[in-house]
Amino acid sequence: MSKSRKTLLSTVAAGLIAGAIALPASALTLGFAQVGAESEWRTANTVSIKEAAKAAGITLKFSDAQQKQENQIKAIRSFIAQKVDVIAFAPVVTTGWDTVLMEAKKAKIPVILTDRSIETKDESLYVTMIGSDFTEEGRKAGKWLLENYKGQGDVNIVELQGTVGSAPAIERKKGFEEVIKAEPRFKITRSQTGDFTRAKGKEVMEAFLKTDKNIQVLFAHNDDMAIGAIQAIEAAGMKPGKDIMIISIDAVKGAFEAMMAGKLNVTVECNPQLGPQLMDIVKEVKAGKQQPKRINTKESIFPMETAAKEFPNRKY
Ligand code: GZL
Repeated sequence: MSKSRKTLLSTVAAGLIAGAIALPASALTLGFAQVGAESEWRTANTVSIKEAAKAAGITLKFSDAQQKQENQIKAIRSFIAQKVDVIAFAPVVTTGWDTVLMEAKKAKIPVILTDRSIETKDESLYVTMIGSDFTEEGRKAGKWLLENYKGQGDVNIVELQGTVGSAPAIERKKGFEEVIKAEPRFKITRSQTGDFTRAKGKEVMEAFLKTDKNIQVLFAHNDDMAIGAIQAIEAAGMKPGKDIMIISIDAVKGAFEAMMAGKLNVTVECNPQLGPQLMDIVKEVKAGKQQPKRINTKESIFPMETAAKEFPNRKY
């Protein structure tokens, strides 16, 4: 091999090792382990990730875990075996990740958390987490209720929680309760998981209504469960959005349609379009650029009165 060729090769190798020469995006492979396809929000999140990977020229290996942690762990192990450049995933629950993330660390594959966070003793197991501040979403829901509830006397609230053990379920509940405790007449009288799905949300709301019709408010951790509950409330001969005030989170199209029909009172936005931001971070991580441990997405709140005007702008 000629001297000049040797010099060129050693320069490129040194550059790659130093991270100074970023791999072209087309050479990058991202393994993404998605929660599932349980809600409109999740579907929109998946579309955003797939479209953004394509636009960024990043090869995407995608897996759908059907909301099961063991399937996400299997997918991460498969990405490690395939030696992908970066692994990203939305942890279905907050605990039980240290072992598989240690395997990724040993394989020198950086891990990015999206959407949901994890509890871990070793924060070096992931580079950064991109997602919403779920506690703030719960606070926004609570604040809107205290500012907009017009009735007198006790306010009995039933709560449809998200997936048990998931960051959004834990943190939305925490934020909501933190705010309503300022007004003791607002009480959560029933609370059960609807696992973020329409079917389960309807089933649990039916059970609530069977034992107790003295309900003034429903707080649902996502729009899909709220939409399921609306069906149960109507089947019980009551008017959703009027007899029972409904407060929800996500701001998906289905929520805007329910608000325009007068059946949902407000939805707190939780932005699923994390794809472009994720792909930028994948490239930066591979180029060795430092990342903050937490990157929050910006979000709003949409009451019923704003639904018709905002609906044409909605992308998911
Ligand atoms: C929130 C996301 C939640 C949505 C649900 O970022 O994890 O999971 O609120 C989805 O709709 O199922």
